[in-house]
Amino acid sequence: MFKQFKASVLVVAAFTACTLTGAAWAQDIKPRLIRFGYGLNDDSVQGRAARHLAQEVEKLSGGKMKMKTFGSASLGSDEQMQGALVGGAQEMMVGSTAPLAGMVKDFGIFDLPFLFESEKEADAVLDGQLGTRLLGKLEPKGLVGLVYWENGFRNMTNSKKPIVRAEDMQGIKLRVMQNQIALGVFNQLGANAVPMPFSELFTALETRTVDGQENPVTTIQSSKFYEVQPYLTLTRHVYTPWVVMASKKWWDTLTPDEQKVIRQAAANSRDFERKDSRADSTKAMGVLEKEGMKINTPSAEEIARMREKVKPVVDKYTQELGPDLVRELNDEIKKARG
Ligand code: TK8
Repeated sequence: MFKQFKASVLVVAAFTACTLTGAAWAQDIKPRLIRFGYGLNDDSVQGRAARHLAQEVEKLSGGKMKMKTFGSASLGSDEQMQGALVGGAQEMMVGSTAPLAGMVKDFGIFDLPFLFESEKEADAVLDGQLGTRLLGKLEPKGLVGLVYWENGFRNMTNSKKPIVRAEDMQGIKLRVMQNQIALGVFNQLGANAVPMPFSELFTALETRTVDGQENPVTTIQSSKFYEVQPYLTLTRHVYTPWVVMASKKWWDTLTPDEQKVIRQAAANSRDFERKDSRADSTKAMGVLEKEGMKINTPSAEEIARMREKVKPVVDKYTQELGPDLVRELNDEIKKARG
């Protein structure tokens, strides 16, 4: 009796396996090779999430679609990869919204400082109406925006002194991401802002071409900035996300089933990446302390003063981005804050 039961379970299991594989075969999926580029090194949140994405693509396509990942900007900086995707020379990438603002100016809203207070708020806005609409604006420019990954709240590091007050930024040559708003914000705070692609940053810090930079603690750790930057100030001044994108030229050659695989894999990678990023933030702080970085957190009053100080720049770019868009963003954040 038991034996017979076991046998029938086996038969059912075998049948299910057959129909499932049968379904996968019935799908219109051809062998494909996808090149996926990113800027951080293999041993970073981006690296882990890229590998996860590659596994998902392979799994969901029944092994037909293969993704090869290229870290450390080996396919180029964010900006160069954006161009390669538009031209159809590269299939996929992940990069920051800041350089994307050169193509779709609206992405500049994420460079406005002191907007989000928590990751939860960021998730709600990015995955909600506003974030989705912005992704849609990439298509006419030749990019298919799929999902947002977390980069995280950005903090300042430098080789000169702890930033206790806004005035301490005076005279610090600070690398910023490549757009007008980032440049304007940090110059207004008193720094001497220098826009530069991330791929050139470590060397620039090492050779003292610049004194400082700003990035989330996960990146400060994985890119080993602590080796050349003794001071870390936890300002959490901005939350700029990463966007996973595909070349529109390439995307249009995919069958609907193949596009579905990529969309689903991207959604799965987003959930994996955000979880990993949040766990890694805590771990990274531990490493940075152990590595001897001098870490300080400015008081709430000092952060309020910084906020006040950048207000003219925020006002200026609110006009440029469109007051309605910025209002919508602030409303969505408020809603998420509850
Ligand atoms: C990596 C960059 C990086 C970003 C920056 O290519 O440029 O500082 O934070 O993550 O996108």
